[in-house]
Amino acid sequence: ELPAPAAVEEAEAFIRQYHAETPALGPPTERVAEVRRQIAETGTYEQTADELRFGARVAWRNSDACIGRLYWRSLQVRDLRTATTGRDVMLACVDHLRAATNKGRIRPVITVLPPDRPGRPGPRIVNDQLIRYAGYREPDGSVRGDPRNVELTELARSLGWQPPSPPGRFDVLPLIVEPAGGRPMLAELPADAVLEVDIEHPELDTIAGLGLRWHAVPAISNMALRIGGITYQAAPFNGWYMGTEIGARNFGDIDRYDMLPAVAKLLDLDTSAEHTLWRDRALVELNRSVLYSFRKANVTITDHHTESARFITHLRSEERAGRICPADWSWIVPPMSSSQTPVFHRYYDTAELLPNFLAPAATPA
Ligand code: HEM
Ligand code: NRG
Repeated sequence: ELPAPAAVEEAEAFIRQYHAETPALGPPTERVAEVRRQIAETGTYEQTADELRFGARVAWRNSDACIGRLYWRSLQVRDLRTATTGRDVMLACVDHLRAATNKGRIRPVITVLPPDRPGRPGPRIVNDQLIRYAGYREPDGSVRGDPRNVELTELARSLGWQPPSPPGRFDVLPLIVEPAGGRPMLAELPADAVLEVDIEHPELDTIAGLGLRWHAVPAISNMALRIGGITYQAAPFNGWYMGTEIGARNFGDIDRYDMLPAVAKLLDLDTSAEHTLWRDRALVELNRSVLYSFRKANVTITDHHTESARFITHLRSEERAGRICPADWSWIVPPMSSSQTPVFHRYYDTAELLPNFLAPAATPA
């Protein structure tokens, strides 16, 4: 990435921002000159470990889709820019999961792998999260497992992955990594790196019989980290879950696990008409189950009311710091009981700031 003139400007702006927000560093003049020299000579520059740490934290701070940004300063940044082979990258991801999981006391962590350099791409992680459940297309057109991951599952199989037999609804997919410029390689995650929670209801025993489970750590692995003109294509990061991500979307969405009809049946709800609000009632009990089960297992999770209030606190503290806090209403507002949360009742700045996390380029069909 880089030598485009714009990227040089981006590099300079980043160094200036880092020094402006870190007064103890003094003026940026010398470092800016050094960065410009390196870019002129090599087409790129190497960020210091401190610049990388600051840049990754600010990328989180600038992520307009994220409601969890109050703790952006606490992001633990693992500098793995020396990991070059596919094996190195795999091990870095496994170590990431162990450090992040922390036996259930989840820590926000990012692992930064080598960036793209002129004529030399860095490694890529093909999975959109480090932990994903397989989705198997059945002969009747239905899907066993997570319908979202049917393509990823087929890719894994085409690279030699053997699903467990019989295939289940929560089979953890292998990691697929493209080492710098090389061909994709595949590795199973060790079981002890993947903490999972069995889902049960605080009162209704039959919910456990649905056989639902989910992984403790959401670790997004296909977004690029863009800092000061440098693109780190492989920089998996995680925080902890907000319950609705699992209970409302992953379990509730009709094109995901689509569990509301089964939950309604266990609750003995009248599903003969929408106006009975059986979906809404089932949704609440399913989300209670997710929060209850994670808490019982001592795995960090938050509810959407608490997280919304924290986000409003974050907005205030950013305002006090004299900064814009960009936010995308359609991502920030929780997918259930939205108008019961304070984030629903207002609009947000929509600026796009750097450093940031960039969505993966759409692959042409
Ligand atoms: C999106 C919560 C930590 C960066 C989201 C979403 C939620 C959320 C609810 C929306 C997800 C969706 O609708 O699919 C949280 C919570 C955290 C946390 C509770 C706890 C600490 C982090 C960290 C980073 C981060 C550590 C990066 C360092 C992002 C980004 C998105 C996002 C880039 C957009 C993802 C996308 O485009 O698919 N977050 N987050 N978050 N978060 Fe956070
Ligand atoms: N909804 C997705 C995860 C997206 C990111 N959410 C977070 N991120 N909480 C899902 O797996 O359900 N995080 O870094 O904590």
